[in-house]
Amino acid sequence: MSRVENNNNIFNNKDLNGSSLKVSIVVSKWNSEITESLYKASFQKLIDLGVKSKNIFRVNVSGSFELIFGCKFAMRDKPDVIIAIGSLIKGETKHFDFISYAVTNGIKDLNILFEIPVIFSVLTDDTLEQAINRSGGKYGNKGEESAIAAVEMALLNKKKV
Ligand code: DLZ
Repeated sequence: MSRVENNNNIFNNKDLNGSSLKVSIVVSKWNSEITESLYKASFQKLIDLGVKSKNIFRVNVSGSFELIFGCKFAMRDKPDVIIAIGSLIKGETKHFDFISYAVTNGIKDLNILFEIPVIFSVLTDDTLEQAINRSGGKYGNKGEESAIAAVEMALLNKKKV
């Protein structure tokens, strides 16, 4: 099983320079306590990596399912990379499984079909506590990792890595 603490070296970001990049962040409003935390961490890490705040754009969507269209919409502005932020928390119905599968596949499809990388910053947790732990709690903040991956993929696409 993949564990956050085993993957810290993947997100070694000391050589990344995002100063030339334009980034869109698409944020789902469901479980907003979690998605706002992810957004803030992503935004701050992008700034730390040199992205200018005037080049970071936010799009809000209702729920994680809408992230797919939200990302397509964000592409109209021609960003170098898009970060899709959502939080799915398992409930008593099968919604969780259907939406998780649809969103994962939808974002995968965007990455296949379009030339703008889309970073998957969607937490899929069994409980709110697990989601908190991954959005600024004891397992760090997935939003930061997503920002690093975003700068890395945008620079790769510009062939600067
Ligand atoms: C319907 C629903 C449910 C049950 N749970 C979540 C969730 O945990 N996280 C999330 O982002 N969205 C959830 N949604 C809403 C769907 O993503 C979507 O917004 C609605 O089905 C409308 O298309």
